[in-house]
Amino acid sequence: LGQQGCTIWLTGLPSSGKSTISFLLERELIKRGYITYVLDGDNIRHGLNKNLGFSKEDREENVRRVGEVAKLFADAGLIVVASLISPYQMQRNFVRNLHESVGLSFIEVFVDAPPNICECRDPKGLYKKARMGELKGFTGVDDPYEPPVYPEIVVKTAESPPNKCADKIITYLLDNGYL
Ligand code: GGZ
Repeated sequence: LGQQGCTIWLTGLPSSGKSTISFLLERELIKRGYITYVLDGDNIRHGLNKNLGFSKEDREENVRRVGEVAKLFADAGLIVVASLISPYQMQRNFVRNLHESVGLSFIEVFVDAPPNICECRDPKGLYKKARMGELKGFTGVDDPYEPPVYPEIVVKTAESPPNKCADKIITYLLDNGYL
């Protein structure tokens, strides 16, 4: 392809802004001529991962499968943008290792917003359902989220608009020779 593949992995609470930033990032990368593909947790749960729910085991399997697909695409030379809650640091480390053990870069991006701000956004009303007890095991309400320990990039979506957050990731990719 003449381009170096890598995986940019966005992790964060529900409604933190992962999907919005992912699709802006994809648009910008394509505009610059890079073949890019977004693997979005919510979308992939309708296809490849439609047999998975939200137990700890199923979330781990969800992250593992998306990680394996990301690795294949990155190996083919694509810039992969994966956006999943991926709440467990161990599982994100597992996916990092899948990449790094074969010489592919894994760039962990913490999409960081205060939990109360994410809950206020709530575009699908899922936090509300979780608060009312209609949805059990919702991340950030009654299910855990472990923030990244050493993310390559942190974007603060309560402080910067989505396009600025996408720009920050582009700048990282330029500074580190990926673009
Ligand atoms: C978290 C849930 C849940 C529960 C449904 N917990 O905001 P959304 O709707 O569009 O994105 C969320 C999506 C999360 O899927 P992921 O594959 O990213 O999760 S994980 O990495 O933890 O496997 C949300 C919706 O699914 N959703 N129920 N209980 N999010």
